Amino acid sequence: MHVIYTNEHNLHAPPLEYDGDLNRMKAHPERPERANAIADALRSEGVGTFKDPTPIEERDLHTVHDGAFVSLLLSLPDGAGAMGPDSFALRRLAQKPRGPKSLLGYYCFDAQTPVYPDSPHAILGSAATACTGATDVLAGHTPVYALCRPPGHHAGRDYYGGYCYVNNAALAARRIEAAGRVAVLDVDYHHGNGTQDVFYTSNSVYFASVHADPNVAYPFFSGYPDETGAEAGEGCTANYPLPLGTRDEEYLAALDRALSGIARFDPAALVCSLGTDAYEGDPVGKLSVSEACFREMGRRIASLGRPVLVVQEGGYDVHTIGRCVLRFLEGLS
Ligand code: OKP
Ligand code: ZN
Repeated sequence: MHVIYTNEHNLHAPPLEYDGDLNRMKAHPERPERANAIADALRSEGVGTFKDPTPIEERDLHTVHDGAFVSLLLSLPDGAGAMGPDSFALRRLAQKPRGPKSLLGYYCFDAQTPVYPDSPHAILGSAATACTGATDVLAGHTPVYALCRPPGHHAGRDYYGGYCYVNNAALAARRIEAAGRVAVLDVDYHHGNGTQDVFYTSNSVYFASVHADPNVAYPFFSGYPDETGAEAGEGCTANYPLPLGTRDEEYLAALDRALSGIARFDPAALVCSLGTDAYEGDPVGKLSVSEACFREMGRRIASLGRPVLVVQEGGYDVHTIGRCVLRFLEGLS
């Protein structure tokens, strides 16, 4: 199994997070230790052949993203330090402003996704990791594991947020689309709103997501069952929200429903957005999925019998994230 990985992600290390508590910033959960823990776990178990991604350039992001959006993200002014907006556009009212900070507020949808001077290296490295994984799947390798960091599934064509800057899984799906229909299955704890949005009107990419009920879980404004796609893509989006506290059996029942939808769509290949934040011990997620369940998820996904690219999304318990990924890849292989 190819494991695509670059340590460039270490260059992006947001120290603190604002989560609505105006009196106190907290340690940011999306930290370098996450990916380092996964890489260490795979290496120490001798799982996979590690391979560096082939570098990509800004223009390679245009298959999914708006040009002005990525150019802002990747080239904030020198010496600006950590950057985030202090004002967010409601785009039905908004004109696009000129200053970099105000422009960030045009493209960003939350307060938890800061851009640091070295973040662009990590963002491009993460996207390249997913793209190289896609190329390997096209070349006949399966499964392939893209150890991406930062994650991507909350980023849309022209917006970022949720610790995500560009959409790694969507970039990979676009690349694999050259070989035919693609399904994206998102099993991160959080709804993959960005990926859904990118493919919402497409009938060549199916999107299915199993996640915590957005009434009570981030990203709050999407991931409901009545979101089923639009125009040519009507019927090509499927959401399976779960109550907080959901355990293995109910989780797997929802996964089975998602997998039957994918089987009916009959894709040439599958991209799986894997977050381990549904794990019972995760500090961000509030579902109750066991370590063993990750192996069973991998098994059931493998039984579709399609080539699979796994793209890493969330998962915040640095002590168990490696084991959860190992179990999942075990089940898949
Ligand atoms: C990104 B991915 C915790 C607040 C959480 C943002 C969650 C982004 C998750 N202090 N808010 O889907 O794992
Ligand atoms: Zn998540």
